[in-house]
Amino acid sequence: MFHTEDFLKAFLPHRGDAIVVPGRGGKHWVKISDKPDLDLPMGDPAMGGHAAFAFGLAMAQPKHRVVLFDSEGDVQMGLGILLTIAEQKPLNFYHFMLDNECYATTGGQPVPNAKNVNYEMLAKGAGYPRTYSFTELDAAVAALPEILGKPGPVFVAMKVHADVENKPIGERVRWRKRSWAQVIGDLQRKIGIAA
Ligand SMILES: Cc1ncc(C[n+]2csc(CCOP(=O)(O)OP(=O)(O)O)c2C)c(N)n1
Ligand SMILES: [Mg+2]
Repeated sequence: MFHTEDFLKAFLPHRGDAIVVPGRGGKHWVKISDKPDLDLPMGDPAMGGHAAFAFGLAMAQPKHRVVLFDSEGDVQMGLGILLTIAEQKPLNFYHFMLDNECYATTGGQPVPNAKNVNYEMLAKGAGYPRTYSFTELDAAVAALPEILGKPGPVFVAMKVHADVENKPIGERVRWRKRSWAQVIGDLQRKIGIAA
C-alpha cells in the first residue's frame, strides 16, 4: 500500500499533455499539477460517474490522452461502464483506480468485499485489453512508461492508504478552487475548442 499523494507526484513527469480527471484523489492532485488548465477536478460528484465522464471525454477528444484517477467506491457503483469502455476501446483512455478499501470521503465506511475483490480481474473480464494491479509504489511507478506508452484502454488497480475525512462537510476546506464552469472553460481554451 502507498500514499495517493506519492503516486501522483511520481506520475507528474509522465503526464505530458494528457487531460487529467483526478477523481476523489483530486484534493492531492490540485496541489501537485503544473498544468491546471488540462485538469478536470469534479469535486465530489455522484458516485459511479467519474469513469463514464472521463470515457465520454476520451471519445469526444480522441487526439488527447485522458487519464482518470478513479476510486474503488465509484468503480463498484458504476461497474457497467467498464463493459462499454472495453467495447468502444478508446485508444486514448487510461483508467487508474486508487483503492483505499473504504469510502474515505464520507468517513471511512467499509466498501463491500474490499479485501477480496480483484478489480483487475473485473476489468479484464469486462474486456479491457490491458490491465495491471499494484500494491507497491516502486512497481507502480516503474510501470508508468509502459502503461502510458501503449494505447488504451488500460485499467490499473492500485492499493492506497485511506485519507479518511471526518470533518462535517460544512467545515471542510474546499480543495476545488475553480468553479465547474471555470474548469470546463479553461480546458476548452487550452485545447482550442472554446465556443
Ligand atoms: C450516489 C452517491 N451516493 C453517495 C455519495 C456520497 N459520497 C461522496 S464520496 C463517497 C465515498 C466515495 O468512496 P470512493 O469512491 O472509494 O472514494 P474515496 O472517498 O475512498 O477516495 C460517498 C459515499 C455520492 N457522492 N453519490
Ligand atoms: Mg475508497
